Amino acid sequence: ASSDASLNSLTLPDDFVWGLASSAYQVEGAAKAEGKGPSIWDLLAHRDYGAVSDNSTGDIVASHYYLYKQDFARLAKLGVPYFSPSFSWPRFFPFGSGPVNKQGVAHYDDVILSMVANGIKPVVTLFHWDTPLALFNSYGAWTDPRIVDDYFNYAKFVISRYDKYVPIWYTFNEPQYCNWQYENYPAGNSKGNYPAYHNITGGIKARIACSHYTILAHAKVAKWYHEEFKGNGRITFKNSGNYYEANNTSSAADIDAVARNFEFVLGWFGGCWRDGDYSPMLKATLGSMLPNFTQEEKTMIKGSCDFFAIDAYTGYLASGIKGGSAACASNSSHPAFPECASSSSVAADGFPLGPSADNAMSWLYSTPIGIRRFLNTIAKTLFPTVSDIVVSEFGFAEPFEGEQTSLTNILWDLRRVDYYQNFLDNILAAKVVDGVNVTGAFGWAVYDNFEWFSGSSVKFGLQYLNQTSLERYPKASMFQFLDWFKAKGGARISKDNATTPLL
Ligand code: PNW
Repeated sequence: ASSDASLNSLTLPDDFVWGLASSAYQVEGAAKAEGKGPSIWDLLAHRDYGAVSDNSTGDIVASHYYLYKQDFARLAKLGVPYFSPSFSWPRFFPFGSGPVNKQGVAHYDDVILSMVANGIKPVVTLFHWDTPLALFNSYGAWTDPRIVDDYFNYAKFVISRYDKYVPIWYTFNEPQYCNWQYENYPAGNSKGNYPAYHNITGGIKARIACSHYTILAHAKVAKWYHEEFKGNGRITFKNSGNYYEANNTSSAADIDAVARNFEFVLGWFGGCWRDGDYSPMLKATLGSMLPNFTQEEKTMIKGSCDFFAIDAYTGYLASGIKGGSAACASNSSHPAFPECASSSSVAADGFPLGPSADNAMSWLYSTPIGIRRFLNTIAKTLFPTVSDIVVSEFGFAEPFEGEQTSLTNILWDLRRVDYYQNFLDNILAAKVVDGVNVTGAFGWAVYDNFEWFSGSSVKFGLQYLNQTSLERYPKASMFQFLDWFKAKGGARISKDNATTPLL
């Protein structure tokens, strides 16, 4: 419950966009079915035994590829008005470029039509880390300029086909992962970092190149979408970033650490569409390692996001490192990620969720007041030109589910209930009390899924997935999530909204 009783009477407008999210490799299964090509994650999960903590793969997971009709029917019954999946590039184009896979197209045709027939609006991510292996093998995927046109062709194909049903397109899930994956994977890999974009080798150069071509690919698609295709919806990418506060608010080094965290995470990508170029801080730190955009590219990039989407899960206290920015800039081990900070978790509103004891993910603490402050910081300080903000993912993992012996206990996920209650209250307060134009929020995840390096062992779902029977069971948090919107408002699902689907 909110600590401030006056928040209880706040409400959301009818057009507030909300729902649940997932991604192709994390839920679909059917990894080898119906002409799909392999992605870098198929390779990783199958080749590198031990890389995924429980040695699970995306081969089956929730079999959403086969069970989507039931999934959408259930979401419709529950009253979830928007669903945010990703589509699989190697299902459409098994080799990344070249011939289209008709079975993959027929599949996603039916996925879209089923959603629409159920009155659910699709919010589609075009790329959620499942880089076609063929492109990785042929030229290193995101580290090479050729990826821009291959991605452009894929994106054009999908958007042209489904745009009339899709109000929001995300070109990329969390391009920040260009920087966050360790280049020495798999040899001596540091688990917890995702080979999402380029995988494995290349170091600092690869990270910077990946970020560069991802920005260009996004901007090229967005420009085409508005100027040539004249799409009906809105287009942006999903940022990954968490909230930072200075550990000691009177320490200049700590304040600097906060600024650098924001700039090197959100600013790297968001700064580009805000300014049309890399920010002064990035340029000052990375110097000639940073490639230049041409004037034409700058024009294309600037303003290429229709709104700001942020996957925001948690918050931290940042402390400056000894020697400050100068020491960090010369740090050769991670020069592309010089936040110059060490961070620790914060329960800023005093909500006592311990880290490793109560939470499955070391990076994830329940810090609900953080989202209110974060939304204010994004709208008022970091990106003042942004029209509106959608929290495109937030969620909480509980570790004890796997240890629990009864289904009842698994479904009684009271930490997650608390997380969602408090997080949503703070989004509402940011919007209504603080005047931040937040227009949507999506919970991660629709059900337990393949959590990358944690495999099936970490569960973010609002529905429990029985991995043997593949049945889905709503957890307490699902009902709490739905009840919250029932009480506070927001979009409503309606079969009346279901259009007669004709592709
Ligand atoms: C998101 N962090 O990634 C991804 O989009 C999902 O695919 C993933 O399943 C989900 O979060 C849960 O992990 C993130 O360290 C991973 O702050 C890590 C962070 C944020 C987002």
